[in-house]
Amino acid sequence: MMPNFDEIAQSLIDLDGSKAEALTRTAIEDGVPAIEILNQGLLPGMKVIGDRFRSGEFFLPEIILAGRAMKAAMVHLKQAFQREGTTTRGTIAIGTVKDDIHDIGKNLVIMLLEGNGFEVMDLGVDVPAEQFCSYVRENEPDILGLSALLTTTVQRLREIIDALKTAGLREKVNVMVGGAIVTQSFADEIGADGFAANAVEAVSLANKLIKE
Ligand code: HCB
Repeated sequence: MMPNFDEIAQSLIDLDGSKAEALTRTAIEDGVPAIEILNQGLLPGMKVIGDRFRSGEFFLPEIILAGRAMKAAMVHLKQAFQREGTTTRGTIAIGTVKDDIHDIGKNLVIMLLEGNGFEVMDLGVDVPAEQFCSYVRENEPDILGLSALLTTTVQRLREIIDALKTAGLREKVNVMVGGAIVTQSFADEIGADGFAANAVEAVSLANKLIKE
């Protein structure tokens, strides 16, 4: 059956978590690739929610409900991405920076990386620079992924890279940055090894960094 991506997007816009969850589950059961459900249904829905918040049509309670609805749907995507995953291509630790609790994007990046064969350690949200450094020191992941979504927290990306340098760890790990407001030019400016605008790009970037 032809999946109705607009209906999936609309369920998020309607803040209807159980509908978003049910439509996503049905689409997966019907054999629709998880990546299509994400890119053509869920993410366009999240974009509308962000636009409505910016324009003052939605307030915080709506965003919280939208986040919950998205997470409910993501449970099914996660299982599908994991089924599609096979070998271990490399290790990645990823977290959202201190004072920032946005994790939907980070969790999507994790799902796709896992689905593409990477072993991922989720360091969570609101993670201080010292914690990123000590994880790198003790576990030596191939890549450290950092996520920041707020104008007030994006500078933490620079602070973490500087903290890695101070700790003598910068040469030991590739740093990948992302999050709604991060740009390639900002990533270059702070000396990150790469920037990914979305989860699909994060997978390509991780593959590239591992090869290098
Ligand atoms: Co939040 N919030 N929020 N929020 N929020 C944003 C981010 C704004 C842009 C909304 C707006 O004003 N239009 C805005 C930030 C403005 C700014 O600073 N420039 C904002 C604000 C202001 C706030 C609060 C300050 C609101 C308040 O309290 N007044 C507050 C801050 C809390 C805090 O962190 N300390 C807040 C809170 C919330 C929640 C809790 C209600 C909820 C988060 C729920 C959760 O994550 N568990 C929330 C949400 C849901 C959003 C929006 C609507 C969606 C974010 C999202 O999940 N996008 C967002 C508006 C928007 O961006 N459309 C709004 C979808 C994901 C898939 O995109 O960009 O996160 P993504 O991730 C992509 C991509 O960036 C990349 O891949 C991902 C997957 O494709 N990527 C990486 C991400 N991380 C990566 C790391 C890598 O290494 C590589 C690639």
